[in-house]
Amino acid sequence: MDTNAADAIFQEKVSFDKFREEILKDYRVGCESRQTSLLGRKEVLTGKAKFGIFGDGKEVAQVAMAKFFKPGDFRAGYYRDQTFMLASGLSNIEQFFSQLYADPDVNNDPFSAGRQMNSHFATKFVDENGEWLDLANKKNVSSDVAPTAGQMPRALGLAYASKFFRNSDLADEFKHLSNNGNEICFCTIGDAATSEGHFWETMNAAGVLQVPLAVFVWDDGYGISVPKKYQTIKSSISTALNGFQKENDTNGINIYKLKGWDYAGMCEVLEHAIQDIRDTHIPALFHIEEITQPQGHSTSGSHERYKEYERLLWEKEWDCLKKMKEWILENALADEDELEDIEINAKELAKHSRQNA
Ligand SMILES: Cc1ncc(C[n+]2csc(CCOP(=O)(O)OP(=O)(O)O)c2C)c(N)n1
Ligand SMILES: [Mg+2]
Repeated sequence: MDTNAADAIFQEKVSFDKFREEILKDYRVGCESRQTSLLGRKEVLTGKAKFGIFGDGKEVAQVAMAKFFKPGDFRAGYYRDQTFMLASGLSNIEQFFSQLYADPDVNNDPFSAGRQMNSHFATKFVDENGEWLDLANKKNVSSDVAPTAGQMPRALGLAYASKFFRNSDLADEFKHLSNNGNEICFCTIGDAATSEGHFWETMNAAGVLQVPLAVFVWDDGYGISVPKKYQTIKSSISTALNGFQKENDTNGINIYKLKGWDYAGMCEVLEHAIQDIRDTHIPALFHIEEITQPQGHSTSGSHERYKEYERLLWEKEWDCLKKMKEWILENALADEDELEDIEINAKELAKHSRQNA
């Protein structure tokens, strides 16, 4: 074999190993997040924290989303995004539990020093003296708010700022805030909250203004106990938004429908779609369907009381981590033993982090 051919085989092996590693890392983060949710609910129901709301069922969609969230980008989201925070390196599990326990030390709960409801995240924008940090080189999270859809107008504002910064005469002066408008605001919202005025006003304004906004709808089919047939016209927010679709000679938004258990499918579409938003400032809506909530809405209720037996069975079968595991095995990216090790370690890490918190 000549050296060039050997080199090519070596390069191919390196890129395959990297690809495999990346996937197993995503699976690991998903498992760690799930264990955090399972333990978190127990902590509340045994009286160690007042209230808990978790991101179980949304893990795979969020590890996929986090892959394309770059320094300089912003998130304006809601309380389901713990996996995104873990995958982006913006939270660890110990900090998550510290917030659940309302720890008032900002070194333990860096999001709110015990003042916000759990799963309400934030990163610092200014230093002790009120001076802007170098936001263009940091991953940024605007503080989550309790009123559902309250994140929407802010998401629009953050995306609109990037439009101003792009090609502005002041770009040099503000290069700590924007990389010439190349950043994106990633916005998340639940299916039920898309019924609110803030959602519709934001989508309309984004489509008119053409701003770099990526809206992810985590569609788990419910707003607490209310199924979407009572909440969303035609039971589908992407269908409802059909008229917003951008055409060649119009403004508007791009609309994508994805499945929350389909790791490969989401990564493939998001890679191009997110780059497109960065380059063109055409906003997009990602309707992530077939998402589950294995533990129901929050620690205040039991979903077994209002979900049909068939729905509960379906949620077990279509659990995103189960589907991701099947996909890894089918594609021979790892064997059962290796995945089991990841699962056991995830459980240990969650327990250890809870204990430390
Ligand atoms: C303005 C407002 N109305 C009602 C509530 C109470 N509330 C909290 S979460 C929720 C349901 C949200 O469902 P969805 O948007 O589908 O998100 P999910 O929890 O299913 O991810 C409601 C009604 C609230 N927080 N804010
Ligand atoms: Mg919902």
